[in-house]
Amino acid sequence: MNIFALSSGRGPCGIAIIRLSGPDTLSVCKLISIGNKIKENEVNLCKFVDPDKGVIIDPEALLLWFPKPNSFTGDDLAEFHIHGSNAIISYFLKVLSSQKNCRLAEPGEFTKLAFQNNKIDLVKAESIGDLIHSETELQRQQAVNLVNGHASKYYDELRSKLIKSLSFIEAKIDFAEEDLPEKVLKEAHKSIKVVHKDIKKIINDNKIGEKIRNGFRVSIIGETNVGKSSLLNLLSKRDAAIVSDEAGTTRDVIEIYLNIDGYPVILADTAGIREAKNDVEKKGISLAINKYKEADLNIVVIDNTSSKISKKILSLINQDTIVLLNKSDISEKPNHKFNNDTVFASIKCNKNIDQLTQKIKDKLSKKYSSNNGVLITRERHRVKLNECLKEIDKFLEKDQDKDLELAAEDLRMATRHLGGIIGKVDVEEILGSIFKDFCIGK
Ligand SMILES: Nc1nc2c(ncn2[C@@H]2O[C@H](COP(=O)(O)OP(=O)(O)OP(=O)(O)O)[C@@H](O)[C@H]2O)c(=O)[nH]1
Ligand SMILES: [Mg+2]
Repeated sequence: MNIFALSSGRGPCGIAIIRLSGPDTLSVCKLISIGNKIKENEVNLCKFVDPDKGVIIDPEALLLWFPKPNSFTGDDLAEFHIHGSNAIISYFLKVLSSQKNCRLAEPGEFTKLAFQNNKIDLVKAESIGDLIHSETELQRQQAVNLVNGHASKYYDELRSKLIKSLSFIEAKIDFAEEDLPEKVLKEAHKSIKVVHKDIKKIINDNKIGEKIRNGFRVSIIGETNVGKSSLLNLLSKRDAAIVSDEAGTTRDVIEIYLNIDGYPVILADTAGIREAKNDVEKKGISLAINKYKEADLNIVVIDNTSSKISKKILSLINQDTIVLLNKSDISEKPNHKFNNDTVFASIKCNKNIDQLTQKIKDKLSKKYSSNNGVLITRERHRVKLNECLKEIDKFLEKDQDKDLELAAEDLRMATRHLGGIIGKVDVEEILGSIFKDFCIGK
């Protein structure tokens, strides 16, 4: 079967790119194009036609032909660079769909093929998706690192270390009569412990990789009427929340997605905190407190014109908060002082709000700076790493003199979990490693 899809965005645009991959790619290319002989791995200028009607679809277009295995999917693959009008794109796709054994690709199917043909590993396949969906600079940088195979290489190295240790242990089990020096097993143990420590370090990362991918959670919290919804609207540059001088306007949590200088942020506006007047407001306040607890960073908004701040609000201020002392347009001097980060601003007049965004960025980057090169970007990876750790723990707890076979099984499972991250699970590899490191057939 051959698959095809529009790989660029929908028209109208200057150029649209359609991809076709599968065993009949070249014959389809010959059928629908008029031009010189199609050269591989080169850009071919041609006309595209509807072979049934002899109608020209695009009079001036480009064809790129990549024979397998040196293509993105690992199968024969062609790219058609055509003029990006909706009419040309639709006609082109219709012509491809009427060719024998050609069908529209499913989402991600080209990348799936690349994985199945061993062109890329699972982490890279996932990160290609991340790269396409990256919206902020930080997300782009993270996805580029992953696409470049930084994390895959690291996971693979850890896995190789475990496999090597396992091969020594297997040798001890299978070839007990062989004179395996005690030192070798000790070294294997030491190496396993190092892997354990390295994985722990990756896991204890404050979830920064996932946060960069999904967005940092920042909540706006405070008493009623202090300007929380006004702040959400100002930062999102639209009227996402209702603003009014009536106290208790916001009841639900309103969330928006923001790009603060490269930092992906999910900003939440919440109900004002006070003695609730009814059940609905009570629920709203409880949601607000939950958002506060979940957040990576909280902005506590305080009305500088009010003389008293409630005890509840004061109790929410800590090193993970920024205090926004609002309405500086009414009273020119701050009426309250705090030990923690404070910005004296006017949301209404957009005064000193740039100081606030700078502080948000600074605090996030300080709290979530990673000193480890490898970041976990998905829960799937975290689960696998945790499972791997559990198995290594089980291995280390066993009496190696009595239960070596059972211990080896724990280690086998541990390597399998690590392999699962990049999509490698292979028993043969363990055998291969044994024969590589020992001259057993001597
Ligand atoms: N003078 C002045 N008024 C402001 C400022 N920021 C907000 N306001 C006004 O304060 C009132 C309340 O603003 P909101 O943004 O609705 O306040 P809130 O904190 O979301 O209020 P609740 O949803 O009721 O908890 C509105 O009339 C705003 O126009 C400011 O910087 N200066
Ligand atoms: Mg509000």
